[in-house]
Amino acid sequence: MSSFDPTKQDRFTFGLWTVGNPGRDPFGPSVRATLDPNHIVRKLAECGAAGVNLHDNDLIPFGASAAEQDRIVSTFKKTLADTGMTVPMATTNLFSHPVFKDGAFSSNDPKVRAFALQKTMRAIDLGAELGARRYVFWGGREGTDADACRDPRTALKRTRDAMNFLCEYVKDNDYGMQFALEAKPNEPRSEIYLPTTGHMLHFISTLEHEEMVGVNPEVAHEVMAGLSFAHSVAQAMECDKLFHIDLNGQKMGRYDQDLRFGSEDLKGAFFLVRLLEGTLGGKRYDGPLHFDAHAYRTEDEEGVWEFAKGCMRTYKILHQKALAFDADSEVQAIIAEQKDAAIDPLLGGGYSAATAASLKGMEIDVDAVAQRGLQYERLDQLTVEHLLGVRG
Ligand code: GLT
Ligand code: MN
Ligand code: MN
Repeated sequence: MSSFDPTKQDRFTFGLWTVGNPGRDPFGPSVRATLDPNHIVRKLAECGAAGVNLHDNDLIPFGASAAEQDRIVSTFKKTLADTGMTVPMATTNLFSHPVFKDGAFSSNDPKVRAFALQKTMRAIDLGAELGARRYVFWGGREGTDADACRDPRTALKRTRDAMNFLCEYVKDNDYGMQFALEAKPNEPRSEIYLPTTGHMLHFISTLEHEEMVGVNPEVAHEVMAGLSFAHSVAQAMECDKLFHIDLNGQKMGRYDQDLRFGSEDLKGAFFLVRLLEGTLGGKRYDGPLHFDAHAYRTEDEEGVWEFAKGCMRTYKILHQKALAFDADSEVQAIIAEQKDAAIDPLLGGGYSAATAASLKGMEIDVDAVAQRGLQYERLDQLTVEHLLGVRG
């Protein structure tokens, strides 16, 4: 067994909807059979994953009776127990049914908003029953095609009201869950409200129970917005708001591709793993590592499990590369923090009138500082050589 084979300690998870994706797209129907959730759990366990995540309707068909739900849930729980798999995260499908065609929490129709709350409370109950500690909100239809349809401030207020209500619901039921909000700039709507992780972070600061709410950034969604995923994740980590993460691959300027992790922008994936694993210092992310991706439409079921193994293997390989990179003395020498005994005490220690006076009066040879080369060409070449396997 190579050291890149995943184990449960690696905390890798997949959604039922990810490996279960049958390859349907706007231009053609399914190319693979729909997989039974119990089969998915058994196969993921064999592949080395630790857990599986789900929307309410990935497991329970829309409109199922209470008796049918009980039967499905008890079989599923048995499969989880037999395989040692967990359900670390659950979520609600608030985007497939036509009732959500103009959004769920932000809809102009109070009946839709009420139904969205009802469906989410029931799905939270299901998540709690399966042991989920994190609950994701992806507002896929919370946006516009015809922008005249509502004041965007009203959409934000309605979304805030829903989040505040659902936080209270979780507290009232002692579920001990955290919420993780997932941003996306567009698709399936022309515009989606709260389009990036940065927007989400500010929105969270306006909630009544902001301590319960963090973000679930997804590689593809930040790249679609033209942003550095690692920088978005870093901002979330720096304020202790990275509650979950959706790993995948994406080319910029395309539809939401949800490709196998690391299949695009290897350097970006490398810097992400380096950040999450804390190989450059600082706190590590210790939550679930969820792959929100799916196999190419060209694949049969065997290709799906190859895809799943590929996501996990690439993460582990990049982790090893990041350890080697940060242990490389040439890299360390280039990025070593510069020390200046005269200046350091004046920086980062906050304001005082004396500090302000010292800084204002300080003689700094700006030309000498400006002329110094920073060796970042060498640093980036070292990054490339580590990734290409000729160093480390
Ligand atoms: C949907 C979406 C994902 C979200 C899932 C959670 S569903 O597949 O494309 O990015 O994370 O609702
Ligand atoms: Mn996602
Ligand atoms: Mn996506």
